[in-house]
Amino acid sequence: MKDKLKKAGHIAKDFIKKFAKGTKHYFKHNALFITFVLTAFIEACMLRFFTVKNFTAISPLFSDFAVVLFVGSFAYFFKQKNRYKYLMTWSIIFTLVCLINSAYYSNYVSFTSFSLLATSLQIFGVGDALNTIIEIKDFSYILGPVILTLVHLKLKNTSYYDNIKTKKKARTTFLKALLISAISLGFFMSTVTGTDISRLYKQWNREYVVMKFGVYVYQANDLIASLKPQISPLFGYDKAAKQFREYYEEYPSEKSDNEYTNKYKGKNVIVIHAESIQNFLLDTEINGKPLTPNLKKLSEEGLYFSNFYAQESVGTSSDSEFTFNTSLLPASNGTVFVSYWDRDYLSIPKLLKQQDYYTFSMHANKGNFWNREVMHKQLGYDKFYNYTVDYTINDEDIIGLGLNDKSFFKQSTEKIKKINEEHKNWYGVLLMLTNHTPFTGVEDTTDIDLTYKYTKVNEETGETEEVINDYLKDTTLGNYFTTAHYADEALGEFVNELDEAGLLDNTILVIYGDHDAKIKRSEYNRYYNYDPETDSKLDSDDPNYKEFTKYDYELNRSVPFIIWTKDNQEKKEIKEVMGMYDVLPTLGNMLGIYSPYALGHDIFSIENNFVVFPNGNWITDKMYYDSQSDEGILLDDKAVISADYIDSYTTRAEKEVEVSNDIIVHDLIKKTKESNDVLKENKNG
Ligand code: GP9
Ligand code: MN
Repeated sequence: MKDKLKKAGHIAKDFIKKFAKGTKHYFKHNALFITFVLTAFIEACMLRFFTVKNFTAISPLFSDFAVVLFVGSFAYFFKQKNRYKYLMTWSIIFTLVCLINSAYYSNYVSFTSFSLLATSLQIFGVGDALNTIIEIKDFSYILGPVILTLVHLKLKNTSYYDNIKTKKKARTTFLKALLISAISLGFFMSTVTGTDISRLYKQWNREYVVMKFGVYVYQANDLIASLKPQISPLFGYDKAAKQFREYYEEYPSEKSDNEYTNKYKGKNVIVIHAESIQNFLLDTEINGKPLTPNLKKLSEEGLYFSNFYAQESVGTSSDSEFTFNTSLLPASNGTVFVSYWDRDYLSIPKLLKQQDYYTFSMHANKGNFWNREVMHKQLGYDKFYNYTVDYTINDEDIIGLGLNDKSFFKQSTEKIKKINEEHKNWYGVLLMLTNHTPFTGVEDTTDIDLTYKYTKVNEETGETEEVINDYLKDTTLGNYFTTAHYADEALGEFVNELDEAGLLDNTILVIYGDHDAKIKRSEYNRYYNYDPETDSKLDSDDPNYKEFTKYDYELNRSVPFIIWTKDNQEKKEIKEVMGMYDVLPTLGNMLGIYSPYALGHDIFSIENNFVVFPNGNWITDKMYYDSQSDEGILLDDKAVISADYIDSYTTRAEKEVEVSNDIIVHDLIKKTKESNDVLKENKNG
């Protein structure tokens, strides 16, 4: 017995020795490959650490590991001396994936997409300084290729590269790596559910996909999804058309009949697309003075929808224009204005043209920005007045991307006067521009003082002294306050000019914030927890500290929506939750127009409204639900929420995002109209 134990002990010892030797040998002869795998793997973990914060979750670990191992293993198909080049190429690719996603996430709280390549000129043309896009932490990913280079240089001075493996040996090493990759994949697959697969397929729940599948699978899948717009109109039409029919059978867009029906039929309409204006600005006071007094006044004198959300995606301004006009959601990949401009959409201008309205849009940026020149025609505007051709540009009037709002409004008033003389009824949208990232350029023309002033007793002298802290200086939030104040002044001047020209007498004024200003949560946290005594943020364990949570942030993204008339006849705050896609049904009902394809609702006819965001998150008066992380918060303390409540809205949210995307990709409004016409013709003929 003793002997047997001794023998077993020897065998175990031998095995461990051999294993250690084998491992050492493996490491020695595959140092480059191992460095590549480890650095690319760690980069993926770091990305999740800096973004979605689930860097210890098991499934993305296996997934990331399997991917880098799989990709790296093909290095063994190359000659020893070329392996470095192969691994370096992939190391750079993986690093770029992590770096770009990390920077994108800091700015947009989402992950980037290849579909943005088509729109990248627009995205990077919007005046963001590079230093606001990339942060120091983003450079840490570069360590991957740097370490790989250092290891390569070190190995160059050894016999590593002389030690040429035979083809057979290389193939064995390749197969071993592939086997480990397959085992890792197997572990990963055992954690995957049907919902995960479906979310991967749909790809719009981006955070979730990264949290579950890791960043490399996400990006590879995104590449496929981004190519789909070119290919998918060719496939899946029948399924999309079927789902489209079923959706409208289940949730028909009905004509509403309420106290507002036709209330403003035949009135002229001025719509103001208020760039980056958020609701909280209306209640912000700086040193006791309202930051946006004109907007505040208009909101108090008209119908003010105070719980209103934009539903934009990567197409920002253009997405909001699209949703406002059509009551559809933005595209799941790419943007409608750039990638799907050639489809048929039923829009407010088109519907008003049936009532003989002259419809126009005005904007002081170049006409081709967001492909507006093309898309505005497609949306049914008779004319698009733009910076390139219709406005007089003095150099001193240029701020950011184009003409400043004050000059823009002044020149536009003259044009509207003319339009009013020539047309009985008209509908015009004016897109503002100055309050746009990076929120600079107005410092000399606006009189806002953002310093924090207070008095305190000097402990040494015993005298009272005034303290002035310039605490918002050089912060994006401070800059935003400044340009928002300027935009508000411009708006106030515009309303006065319109009034003086008699243009408000038969007109309704509609104002909407097109989306939030995309300012980082950390800035709000500092602002709302500012301690003037120390001139910095309160300590998080201070009893007065109140974290500005991710939900506070989401809810704070709400933008104003106002319908105002000069007679102030309709003064009311509507607190029910509402989205950009509810505009067509709500405003349309007042103007006597209606779209059978609207996904939104008339807020005056619906009882429990529901708003879905393009990433699948949703909000009701009772709760905000984050379908990225499958959790939410109650907005009404008294509400009792069941699992069914959440499930049914989550399913509905998915259906809305999908049907909207199908309409866009497969041009279903046109196609079904065509098939309806054919049916009608057949019936008649
Ligand atoms: C560009 C302006 C701003 O013309 O509408 O666009 P955004 O960057 O907000 O999408
Ligand atoms: Mn915008």
